[in-house]
Amino acid sequence: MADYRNIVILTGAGISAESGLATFRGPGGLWEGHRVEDVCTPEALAHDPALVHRFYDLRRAALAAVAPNAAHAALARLDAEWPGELLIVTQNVDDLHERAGTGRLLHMHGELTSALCAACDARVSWPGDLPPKTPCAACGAPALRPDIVFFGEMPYQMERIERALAACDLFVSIGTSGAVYPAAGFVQTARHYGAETLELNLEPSGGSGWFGESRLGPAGVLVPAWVDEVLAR
Ligand code: BV8
Repeated sequence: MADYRNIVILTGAGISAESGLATFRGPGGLWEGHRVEDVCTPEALAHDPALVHRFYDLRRAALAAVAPNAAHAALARLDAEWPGELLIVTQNVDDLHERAGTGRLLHMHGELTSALCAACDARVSWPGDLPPKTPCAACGAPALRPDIVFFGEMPYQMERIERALAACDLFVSIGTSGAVYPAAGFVQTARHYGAETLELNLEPSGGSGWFGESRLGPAGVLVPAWVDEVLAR
C-alpha cells in the first residue's frame, strides 16, 4: 500500500444492498415491474409524469424503513479520521451516506430527498410525496420534479469530480456494476493520472479489468476491513 494522500471513492447501489435497498441489475432490481432505464428518462417524465413521480415517491418512502450499514459507517469513520483529501462520489440517490455521518460527499445522480424546479432550477428539500405539477416556492411555476439525473441528462458536479480524479492517488469503487457512464469511466481517468485503483464489489463488475486490485465480497465486510487498513498507515 503506497503512501496515499488524496482518495476518491465511487459508490453504487451495492453499498446500500445490505441496508435492504434493491440494486438495479441484481435480483429484484425491477421497480414495480419497471426497469430504471424505462422510468429514469426525460421522455418518460414528459409521457407519464404520474408514473415517474410515483416511482420516486415509492423509493423516497422506502428510506424511512432502512438504515446505513457497516459499509456506510466505515466510510463515515474514514471521512472523520482521514487527514488527507477525500471525496466520496455516490451514484446513489438514497441518504444513507449522510445518515451515517459522511460529510465529504456528492450525489452525482441527484437525491430522493430533494425536488428540482424544471422552470427555475431551484432545489428544495422534499422528504414526502411529490405530485406532478407541484408549485415551486421560488418561482410559482407548477414545475417541481424529482431532483434525479435521468439517462441522457448531465450528471451533477462533473468538473469537481474530474478535478478530484486528476488529483487523487487512490481511486476506490464500491458496489457498482460499471454499467452506467460517465461514472463507469472514472477508473480509467484515475489511472490516466497515475492513481492506484481498487474495486470492492460482490462480483466482478463491467470495469474490473481496469482496476489494479479487485476484492470480491459484501461491502459490509470488505469496506470496514479496508478502512481499518488505510487508517492504520
Ligand atoms: C449522460 C438515477 C450525457 C437515479 C441513474 C444511449 C442513449 C442515451 C444515453 C446513453 C446511451 N448510451 C450510453 C449512454 C450514457 C448513459 C449510460 O451510461 N447508459 C447505460 C445504460 C449504457 N448515461 C447517461 O445518460 C448519463 N448522462 O451520459 O449525459 C450528456 C452530455 C452532455 C449534456 C447532457 C448529457 C446519466 C446517467 C445517470 C442515470 N441515472 N440514476 C436513480 O433512479 O437511481 S443511473 C442508476 O443506475 C444509478 O444512479 C447508477 O448509476 C446506475 C446503477 O448502477 P449501480 O449503482 O452500479 O447499480 P447496479 O445494480 O447496476 O450494480 C450494483 C453492483 O453492486 C453490482 O455489481 C453488484 O454485484 C454489487 N453488489 C450487490 N450487492 C452488493 C454489491 N457489492 C458489494 N456488497 C453488496 N452487498
